[in-house]
Amino acid sequence: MEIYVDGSFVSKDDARVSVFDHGFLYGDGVFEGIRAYEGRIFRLKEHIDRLYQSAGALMLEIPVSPAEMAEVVREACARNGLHDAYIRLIVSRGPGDLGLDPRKCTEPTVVCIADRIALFPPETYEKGIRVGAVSTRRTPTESLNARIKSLNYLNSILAKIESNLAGHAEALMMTQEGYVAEGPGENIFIVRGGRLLTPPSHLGILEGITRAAIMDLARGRGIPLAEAVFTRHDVWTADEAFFCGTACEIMPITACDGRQIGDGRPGPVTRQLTADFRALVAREGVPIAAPAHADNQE
Ligand code: PXG
Repeated sequence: MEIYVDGSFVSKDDARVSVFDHGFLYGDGVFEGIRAYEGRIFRLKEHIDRLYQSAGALMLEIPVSPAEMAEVVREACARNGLHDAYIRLIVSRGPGDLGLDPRKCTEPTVVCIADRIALFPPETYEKGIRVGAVSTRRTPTESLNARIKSLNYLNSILAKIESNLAGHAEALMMTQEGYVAEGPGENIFIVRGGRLLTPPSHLGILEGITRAAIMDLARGRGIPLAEAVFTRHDVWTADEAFFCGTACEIMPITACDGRQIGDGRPGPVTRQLTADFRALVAREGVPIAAPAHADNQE
């Protein structure tokens, strides 16, 4: 495996960053999780844009242009011979001293890893998952804006620990006020009376790229869609529910807090959007660069 670290591709064993890196010391940095399907990188521009916006909010200046970063992602897939991939871009504050002050860090660290991911066993996409609300609330926007995809994921990890201990397949997280927000690494949709509902971004959720793609697909199909504030009760009594994200794609939710949703199986809207999403990722996307040595073949 070849990993990009600060300007060059090195083998996995040689891919190292400093223990003084503030990404390691404080979670000071940003990242993106991106997928490639059948040789095409899905919504690469949107992911690159979000990375630079997250970095901008942290006043973290990425030492590589967005166009160069897009090339790094393509090359990481090509060098590792990946047709289907999960790509992780990480930009951290870089090495500094043992104080918090980011001004002491002069060289941000840039890493790109192209690998694979399987968040849930394949059969769960057919059966759906049982989720449960956790007591760990989403961090209020005033404290840490969820739109910044930062390296500081402890809020999600605490939710995940709670959910693991309770035996749920995934956690459902609420806002401080008790409204449904999202999963630790997924956005949520429910279907009620033929309408597709998802929490609005002002609730302090990550504006997921998969979420946006699903909203486009729903509009294309004429499925009534709204960004709406709703509660756990609305999830319990929904006809259908699903999580979505780059890592999990579309994951049907068949029970929440022990309450069966609909008939306890992935519903028709979820299945339709899953089929549409699979078709979309297969036809859209930026092609992965040809391997560097392809020209030399005789
Ligand atoms: N909400 C949160 C809090 C996230 O972290 C999403 C929604 C979905 O966004 P996209 O743009 O991917 O559709 C995320 C994505 C994991 C994992 O292993 C998930 C994410 C990041 C890293 C790992 O589940 N986040």
